Amino acid sequence: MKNRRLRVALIGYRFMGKLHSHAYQTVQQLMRPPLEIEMAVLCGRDARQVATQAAAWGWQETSTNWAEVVARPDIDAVDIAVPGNAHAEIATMALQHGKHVLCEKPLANTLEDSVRMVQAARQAGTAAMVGFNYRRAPAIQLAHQLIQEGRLGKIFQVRGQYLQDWAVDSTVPLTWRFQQAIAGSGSLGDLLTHVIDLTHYLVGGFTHVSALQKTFVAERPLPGTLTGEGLGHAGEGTQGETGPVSVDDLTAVMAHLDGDAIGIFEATRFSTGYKNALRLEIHGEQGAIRFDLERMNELEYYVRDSRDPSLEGFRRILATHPDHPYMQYWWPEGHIVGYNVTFAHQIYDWVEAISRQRPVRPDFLDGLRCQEVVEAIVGSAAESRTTKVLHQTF
Ligand code: SOE
Repeated sequence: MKNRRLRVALIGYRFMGKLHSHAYQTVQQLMRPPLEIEMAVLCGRDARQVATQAAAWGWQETSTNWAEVVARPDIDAVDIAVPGNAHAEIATMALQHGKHVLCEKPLANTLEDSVRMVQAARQAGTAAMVGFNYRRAPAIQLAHQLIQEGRLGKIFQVRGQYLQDWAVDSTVPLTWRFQQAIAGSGSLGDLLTHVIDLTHYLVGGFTHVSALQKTFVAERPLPGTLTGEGLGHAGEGTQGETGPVSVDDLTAVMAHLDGDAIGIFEATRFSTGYKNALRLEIHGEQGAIRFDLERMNELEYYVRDSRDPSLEGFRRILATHPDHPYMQYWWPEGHIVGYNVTFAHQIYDWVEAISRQRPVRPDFLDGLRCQEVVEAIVGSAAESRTTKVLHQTF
């Protein structure tokens, strides 16, 4: 980090690579970060595509060799936006070279890899963050404030869902998202981990889980190309043959949470009608909150008021007031923001932590805590029994 500049290398250029690239531009242009961000290197396997995207998104250089990139002395920070099977190797090597690291969620596909990554982050002492971007939606930050202020009182229940429907079509090809060796799991790792992380952030840890998992479509056509985003979009033609799906299409969980609360959770890509509905409801003795990502500027807040129960009801707060978290960077009140800003906020906070040499959350240990819950869920579903969540100690 020379002259208050942060030279970043981004590994991966598809859906998440595009979002992260957009976020670097946004942070630099609109948020006045404490370090000047230089979009130094974009790295990926396909030289031609990396070059095209780097030119479009404003990266200075390209590379097809991540190991070389993370070892370069002129690179300060490494951003990992590739599927989970590659996270541990890239992140640990980047940390060994003293880089700051931002790693997409879930932290890794296995507990062992997650532990390795936490250890490497501790040894490096740099800012190692995991990309649970929804923590940084303004309405979620507002929910966090309300809960911290004790406004919900003792919390009884958390209801969390992450519902999509793009995989219902059985002709959607067998992209990496359906392959356990690459993605680690399906709706569990891709979607439910966001809900688990938000529960950790807003309410607390998981102690026991009772889960079931289901794969509705067992075979899918093999993809014709390696391009596309894995979500069954254009560019993902098929070859005619099929292959086995090795991940869950739905995961449902009942959980005991810290503080005597109960959680009920589900994630699936088969909820016809829902496109990207991360819905969270938290009920306490004094009140409740409701959040729905498809209406992400709103937080619904219910106050139990025994003085006048006839006027009780959820109120809809538009989380766009300049006093609401992050809103000072955006538009006049009521001029709503979108999915992409959660990534900009995440990058801003990472850069700020690097600049001020402060800890950043969610860090790799938060990523590991999430993975511990994932492990317990998989074990519970496989054995059809309630399973204790085991915590790693260091
Ligand atoms: C999958 O459909 C996906 O893109 C996830 O991978 C992201 O983490 C989530 O934010 C949106 O949905």
